[in-house]
Amino acid sequence: MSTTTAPQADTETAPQLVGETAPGGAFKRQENAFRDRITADGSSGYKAEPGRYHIYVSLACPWAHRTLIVRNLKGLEDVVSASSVDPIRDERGWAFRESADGSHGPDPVNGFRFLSEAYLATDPAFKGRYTVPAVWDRKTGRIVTNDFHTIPSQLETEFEAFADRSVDLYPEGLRPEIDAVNRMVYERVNNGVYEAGFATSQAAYERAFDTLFAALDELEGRLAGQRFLAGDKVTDADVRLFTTLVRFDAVYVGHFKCNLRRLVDYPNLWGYARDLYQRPGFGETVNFDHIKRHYYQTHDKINPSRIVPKGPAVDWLSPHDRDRLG
Ligand SMILES: N[C@@H](CCC(=O)N[C@@H](CS)C(=O)NCC(=O)O)C(=O)O
Repeated sequence: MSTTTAPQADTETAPQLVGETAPGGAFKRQENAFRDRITADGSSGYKAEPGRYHIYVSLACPWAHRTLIVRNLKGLEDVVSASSVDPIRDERGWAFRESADGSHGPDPVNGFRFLSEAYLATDPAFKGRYTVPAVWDRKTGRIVTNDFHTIPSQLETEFEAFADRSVDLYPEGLRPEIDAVNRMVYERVNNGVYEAGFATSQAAYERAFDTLFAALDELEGRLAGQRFLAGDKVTDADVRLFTTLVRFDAVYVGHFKCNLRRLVDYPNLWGYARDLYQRPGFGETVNFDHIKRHYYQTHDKINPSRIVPKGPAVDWLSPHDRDRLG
């Protein structure tokens, strides 16, 4: 499906993330450092309890965004606290700073100035990027987990005693199907846009590009006859795809060069994304200002001018007609 011809000499450029670029220019994401789990019965050492945990997020970050949506959908806003860092990140990593509109502010839990302080309080020898989401435990004074793969399912299943149990984002009977679609969506779409954007050679970029758009074509077909990715209600799988789709036209098309098609060019994916956006729990967690300023003003290797595009004009509130699918 490639639409360009690779230049004859496929030279590599400087990576945005040093240490996470394989020979040949492909982006290889670092492992998540902290992978303890919160459990309902406390058998892991981290019991699900109201007021105990705090999630450090960036409203710009798709991996952190998942956790906010799940927390809202499960009615856990008063059980697990959350706060956002400043979307602009420099070589010191994420920082806690005041904002004029209150969308980010000082660290309400520890008074840290930088997220790095939470990582180094947990492991003074930590080497790596200081990433969001990170779940802080007030009781032990450490990060329990920064594993963005599993934080959503911990919120979905371990806090049932305090959550809205009428919402089941990870129903037992659908788990194999949800896990399978999540794997495909993670590898080819969620992480696929990063593999295109962070590639440092033409060949690695084109491979990621082709993989991404083939996956979007498959998802477009899947969503032609069903309203959601798995079953007939919103599940964990929809949350995970949504956070990439909502960033697609605003950032990934331009900044990550994922420009074969825009989201608005896919009738089913675009209708599906609006259907989710317009539901409680989704649209209210989207902050396009953080999203655009973060990507365009943080990745200096990709956008040295740091200019943030003004567009696109996209109407997320226009009717979607997905109710016809039940
Ligand atoms: N924890 C994961 C994924 C989470 C992640 O990459 N979050 C980004 C924001 S979307 C981040 O916090 N990056 C900080 C940095 O690159 O310094 C990882 O280590 O790759």
